[in-house]
Amino acid sequence: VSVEKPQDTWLVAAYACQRRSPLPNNNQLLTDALETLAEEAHFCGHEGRSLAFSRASSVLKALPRTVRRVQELDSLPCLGEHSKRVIQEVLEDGTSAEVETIRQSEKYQAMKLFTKIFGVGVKTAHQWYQEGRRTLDDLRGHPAQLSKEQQAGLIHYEDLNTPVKRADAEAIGQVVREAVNKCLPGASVTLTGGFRRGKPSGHDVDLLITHPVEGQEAGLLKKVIACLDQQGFLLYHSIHRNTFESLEDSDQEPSSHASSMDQYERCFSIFCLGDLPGDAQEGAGAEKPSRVRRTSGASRFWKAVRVDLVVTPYSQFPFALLGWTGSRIFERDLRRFAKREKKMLLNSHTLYHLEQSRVYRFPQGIERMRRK
Ligand code: TTP
Ligand code: MN
Ligand code: MN
Ligand code: MN
Repeated sequence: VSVEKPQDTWLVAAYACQRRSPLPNNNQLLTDALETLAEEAHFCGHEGRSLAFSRASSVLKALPRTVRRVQELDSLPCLGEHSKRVIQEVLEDGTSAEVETIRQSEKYQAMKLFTKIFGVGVKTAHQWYQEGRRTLDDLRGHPAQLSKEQQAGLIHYEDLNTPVKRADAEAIGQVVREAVNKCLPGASVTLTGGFRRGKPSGHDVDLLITHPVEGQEAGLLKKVIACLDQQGFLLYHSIHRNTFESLEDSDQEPSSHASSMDQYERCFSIFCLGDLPGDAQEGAGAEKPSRVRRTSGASRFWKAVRVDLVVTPYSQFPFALLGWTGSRIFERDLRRFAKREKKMLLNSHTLYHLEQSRVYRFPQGIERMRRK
């Protein structure tokens, strides 16, 4: 909660989960600068530093008005000396020399280009940079060195880096819902990620799948993918098995995993949107798999869209929904808040009281959510 104080300063909570998260950003110029610094630190493997700049940016996003003077920031948490210096520079000059130098550097530009490829992380991007590669064509010349995921990412690079609109996300949600209900009547599909936070556009579509009878969801993902594939909706997919140790087996403390990755069965996919099977003639382009038709000529009316499908047992669904709604900083802070302030361990599967050695279960929570 942020309360405005009389003298142009704000009170903002240090944990992202305790403050307002408005959609409009009144300080875009400042948050863009801080996010470039966060990105650059991430590219260099300095995760702590990167997180600090991301937190600073997140705090500015919570402000109800545009910052005009650096003094207004005195009451705000999570703003280090470095962040304040950059903010002051942008407020005074409209730009920060440090940020501009980063944005124009060869390394930053190559890292940015490469990490925007589906299936490419900082490690791979950095390796390519060290090998002297700078452009997408440098990579296209060596397809054998790319994973199947990265090859698909390169083929659809432009589409996958074009924002997905809400209407497209809803359309994909509906297509998946129909396939899911064909395979398992009664199962539900929930749009999550940035769209659930109300964002008008995003980089992908995140869908959670569950069924009110625990256990019914087993084996569902494979069937749904086969069904979608048969209809020509999939340009790429890879299924990852559930690796979470069963909560039913023990009330032991769940292992805390280093990454934010949860262990649900999931599918990272690329959908072909807007090209209904059978309504277009063969295209000449080499980049499209033959099973998906395309129109010829300039006015192409299909688009590649990244979609994450996640299947959760019903009893864990509330935690999955919370964990997959984001944002990343919100989730990090929520987990940090749980641990430090509540002595609880929260992840996308469970909530566990560390001192009482107790797992919280939420069947009633699910019922309450369903009635809403
Ligand atoms: P993203 O889809 O990466 O991000 P987003 O939807 O917030 O924004 P964008 O518009 O760019 O798509 O991730 C959505 C949420 O899911 C995010 O809070 C992190 C979470 N998540 C997990 O919990 N586990 C995972 O394995 C992954 C990949 C994401
Ligand atoms: Mn998303
Ligand atoms: Mn994202
Ligand atoms: Mn996603």
